[in-house]
Amino acid sequence: MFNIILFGPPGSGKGTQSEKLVMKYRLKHLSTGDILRSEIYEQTALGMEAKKLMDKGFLVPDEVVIGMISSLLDANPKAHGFLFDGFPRTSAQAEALDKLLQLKKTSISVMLALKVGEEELVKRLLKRGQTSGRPDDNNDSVIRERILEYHKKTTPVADHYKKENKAIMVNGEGSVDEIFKALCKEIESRINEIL
Ligand code: B4P
Repeated sequence: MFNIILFGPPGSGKGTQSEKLVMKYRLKHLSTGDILRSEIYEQTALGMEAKKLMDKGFLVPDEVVIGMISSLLDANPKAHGFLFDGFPRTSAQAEALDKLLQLKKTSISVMLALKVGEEELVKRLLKRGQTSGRPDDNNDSVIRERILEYHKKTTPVADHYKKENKAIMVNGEGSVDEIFKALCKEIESRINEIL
């Protein structure tokens, strides 16, 4: 199995690049942000609780997202690889993911981290907010809160995979196609090492 984590701050292009990567490498796309937004859309109890936090730019509790990922791993026994988009976002989530994958006799193959400057992130998210209807993209201070959460809670996740020599930094500024090519180059050098 080839399992990728696409990592980076809010607005770095995780969702955008994931769509292209899962098509090219036929991976199962697991985006915790998309799953939470679909729970909100369906107005489930989990969705309503998550919405209160997401609208303020805060992370949803670890046990909620770990539970969601665990069910989705079980629901896709035939997948030949997963692309984790927006997960793990805390050290506890990273440790839980390692254990879940170990149970399936697999592991993370590579973590690709998109690097984008803060002002570019804010600009992209405010622009998306004009059309997406996402409350967390509409307001400059909520966007900055999301970036702060990322620095406080999510950056340690990169260290977790750096220790295992699995983290690769990729420039996330430039055209979508240029960034996609850079990601594919890194994936292909790793796939060749693993296969
Ligand atoms: P997510 O849904 O994961 O997404 P995101 O942070 O908004 O960013 P993403 O990186 O995917 O967006 P993209 O750049 O593609 O999270 C939303 C919220 O859900 C979190 O704040 C949190 O509350 C909650 N959550 C999710 N997962 C969680 C977890 N594991 N634990 C706890 N809470 C969790 O897109 C941004 C914009 O940039 C788009 O408009 C795109 O078109 C544009 N763009 C992309 N690439 C570009 C480029 N190269 N140049 C210019 N613009 C570009």
